[in-house]
This record gives sequence, structure tokens and C-alpha cells, in this order.
Amino acid sequence: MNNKILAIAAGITLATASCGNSGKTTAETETAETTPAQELIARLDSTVTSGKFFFGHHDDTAYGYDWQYVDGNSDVKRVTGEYPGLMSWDLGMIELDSANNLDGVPFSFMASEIIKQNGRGGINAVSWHPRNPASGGDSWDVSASPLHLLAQDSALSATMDSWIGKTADFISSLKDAEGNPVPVIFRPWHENSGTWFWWGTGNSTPEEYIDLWKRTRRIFDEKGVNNVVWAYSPDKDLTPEQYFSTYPGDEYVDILGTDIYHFNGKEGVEQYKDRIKAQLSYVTEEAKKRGKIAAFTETGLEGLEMSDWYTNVLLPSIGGLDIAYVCVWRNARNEDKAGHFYVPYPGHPAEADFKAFHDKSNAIFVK
Ligand code: BMA
Repeated sequence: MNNKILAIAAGITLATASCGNSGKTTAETETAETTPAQELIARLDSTVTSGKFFFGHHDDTAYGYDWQYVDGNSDVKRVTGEYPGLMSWDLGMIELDSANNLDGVPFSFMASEIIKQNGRGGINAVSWHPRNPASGGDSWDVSASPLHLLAQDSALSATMDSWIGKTADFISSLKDAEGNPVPVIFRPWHENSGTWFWWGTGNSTPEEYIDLWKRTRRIFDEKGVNNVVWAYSPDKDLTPEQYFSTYPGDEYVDILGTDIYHFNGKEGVEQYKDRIKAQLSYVTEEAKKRGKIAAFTETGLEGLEMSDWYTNVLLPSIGGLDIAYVCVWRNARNEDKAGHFYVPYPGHPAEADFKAFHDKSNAIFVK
């Protein structure tokens, strides 16, 4: 824990801004107020210190295996009795002023669920799968590489700025009933070490990628957004050198994360465990050295074909790692995307195991 976090945890206001002071504007630096982002950082840090971690689920209250938009519903809650401690959401399509995100979740619904989750003592994380601003395709369309073009193409650059601005406006609009900004973890430009996104490897140089982060931070800072905790989350199988080759820098990032999925069911267990051990060991170590938080930003076994996955695969894989949260991906409605779910629903064979994970582990869920 660095001194800044200690000071915040102790409720002491700070005289100077330093690395990772997300969204701290000049005015705030002068008055040395603790920002909502700093409060969330301190909370995440004390969570790690206590040996606990938030359990996260993407789009938790929007839809589940066999339902959608039922007030208060959640597959996690149906099985465990509680909501996940962290809810994850995605801003893809906000850049086009769409009413709904890429998976159909209305942004108005998302905003109210983020506020509700904050009200129950939970936390929220937000990713972003934006369209490809050069081709008009989706995040996975790598037929054009906008990051190679940004420096020369002023129209494209203006589009990029306005798109980032829309995410900043959405996030800064999140306020509780008293009008206080609700802090969120923002995890833009994720899985960039993979080749599947237009901002990823093969479609950008490390320099261009880092510039994109700096651009993103500049736009948020210019707007005075003070409720963002910034998460960096490349994908699996990276040496520390590779992981840090696209790292924007300690002044731009608060959370060192990584996305690692479990593939190939039972046969893939060892590979999954090895991948976690190899990467999250140095990620947690580096986070400590730099006064940052570490997190397992995305994971899961699609379709949960192993009924003991939570207690026998996930838990032992992350045991002993100082991470603030682990987040699994969404339970798509089976009729929309068959078999695309990561937590059990009532009646699924992994139900009892997930309940045991809830009851007996240090994972944080909320009422
Ligand atoms: C992927 C899948 C897609 C979804 C995308 C963005 O992992 O779940 O169906 O559209 O994430 O949420």
C-alpha cells in the first residue's frame, strides 16, 4: 500500500496530487478533496489487505439464462441469495448515440443499475467495445486499423475524441440520490495483446496504443471527470516485458488487470491454472511495487460444463493472489446465444458448487 492510499484509507485529505489520482482536476488538487475515484481505490486496496475479493458478473441484472429485464432479478442472486459484489457493464454503441448497447442493454437501465449496485454497497466496472471508426464495423472488425491513421487524419481524430467524450459524459452523469458521483472502474481498450480488436496487436503499434490511452485520459481530465478508476487489462500468455510493452504508465492506470479464460473444459484445467499462475503472479507483484491494485478483470468457463468449477478450479487458481476482484462474463439468454453463460442458473448442475463458493470463500457478494 502506498502512502497516498494509506492517507485516503485513514480519511486524511491530501495536499498534493500524485500518480494515479484519477480525474483529479487542478481545482480539486488545490482544495485537496478526496475524489470518488480515490475513495474507490482505497476501498479496493483495503479489500486486498483483508484477504477478500469482489466477485463480479457482467450484465448481472439485465438478463440471465432464461429471463430479461425483470426488476431485481439476477442469476447470481437466484442461486446464492445475493448479488455479485461487482457488476460489470459495457458501453459499446454509446459512441453512436444508440439507446442500447451492443448486447441490447439500454444505457438508461445501465445507469440506474450502476447507481442501485453502488447503493447496496457493491461496485461497478465498465468496459467498452466501440465500433471501428475507420471501417464502420464492430470492435472485432480489423479490416481497417484506425490507430495507424489517427495522427494524419484529423476527421478520424475528431471522431475518436467525440466518441471518448461520450463515454466520459455517461460516466460522469452517474450520481446517487444525493447528487454524489458514483465511482466506477473503467477498463477501456482491453485485451489489446490479442489480435481480435481494432486497437489490438497487429492493428496498432505499442506507441499508438499508449497514445490512445493518453488521449482517453486527456479527454476525461479536460471534462473534470473524477469518478473513474482506470484498469489496464491485456490478455493471457504474456511475459512481463510484453505485458508492460503497451502499458500507458503509472500516472494513467490504477488497476493492473488481465483477462484469462478457461478453454477446453476438463482437459484445459491445468493450462488455465498455469496461465493464471504465470501472469497474475507478476501482475500482483508489480501492482504492489507500484502502489496499484491488481485484479482478475475477465475470466470464466463458457457453459460451465464442470459442475465444480468455482470451488475446484477458480478458487485454487486465485488462492494466495492479492487481487481486488475477479469478474466472470455474462449469462446470455439461451435463446439469444445458446450455452453462453458463466454462472449457473437454478437447476444447472453447478448450482450447489457456486453456492458453496458464495458461502465459504472470501468472495464478496452484496445483499
Ligand atoms: C463477448 C460475447 C459477445 C458480446 C461481447 C460484448 O464476449 O459475450 O456476445 O457481444 O462479449 O459484450
